[in-house]
Amino acid sequence: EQERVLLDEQAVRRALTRIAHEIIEKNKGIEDCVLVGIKTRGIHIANRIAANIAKIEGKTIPVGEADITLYRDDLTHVTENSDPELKGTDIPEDVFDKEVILVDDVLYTGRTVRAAMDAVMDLGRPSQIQLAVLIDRGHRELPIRPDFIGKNIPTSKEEIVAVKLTETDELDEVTIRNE
Ligand code: 3GP
Ligand code: 5GP
Ligand code: MG
Repeated sequence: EQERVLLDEQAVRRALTRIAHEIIEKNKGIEDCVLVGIKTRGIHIANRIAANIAKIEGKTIPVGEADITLYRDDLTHVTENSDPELKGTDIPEDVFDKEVILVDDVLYTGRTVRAAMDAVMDLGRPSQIQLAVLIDRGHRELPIRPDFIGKNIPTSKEEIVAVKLTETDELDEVTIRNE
């Protein structure tokens, strides 16, 4: 078993700077935009993108949170049949007529994002939902595609992408390993 670095600290920083620029460009500013980070590391990434946007535009973008948890006993067996469940949301903003940008660390089957879209739409009718992810590892099981991507990584289903961020981990780094 060997581990390979996909993104180092600098690459993570550059990817999140680029995504911030792309969000501003696509939405022609950030008026009426809301970021919603998905559970642990998606929330950290959303906060970093918000900080980048503040630096670039001199405006603050609201950041909300969605807690969507997977019930997979063993994370190495990622093909197990259990859908992610919504534990709760904390979105400080009325989503009606807003552009809601979901943010997650890794996009895989798309089932987590689907649950997040349900959660947002339960709160009101956004004008649009967009998706930003640090890593797209493929293997979608639903018709979902990200609007903003840090890096596309073709993976096998047996591989595991580890996202480390200083908010919860010892450093910023993305690695891939085969179990
Ligand atoms: P996160 O909450 O920061 O996103 O799914 C729970 C955690 O386990 C996630 O952290 C995720 O990063 C991590 N994880 C690592 N490998 C996998 C995997 O293959 N599948 C899933 N679902 N999560 C994984
Ligand atoms: P999906 O629902 O798209 O299958 O999986 C997305 C969620 O599961 C993300 O929130 C992500 O944290 C987690 N996930 C899926 N595969 C991986 C992976 O290889 N590495 C990491 N770190 N997280 C993963
Ligand atoms: Mg995640």
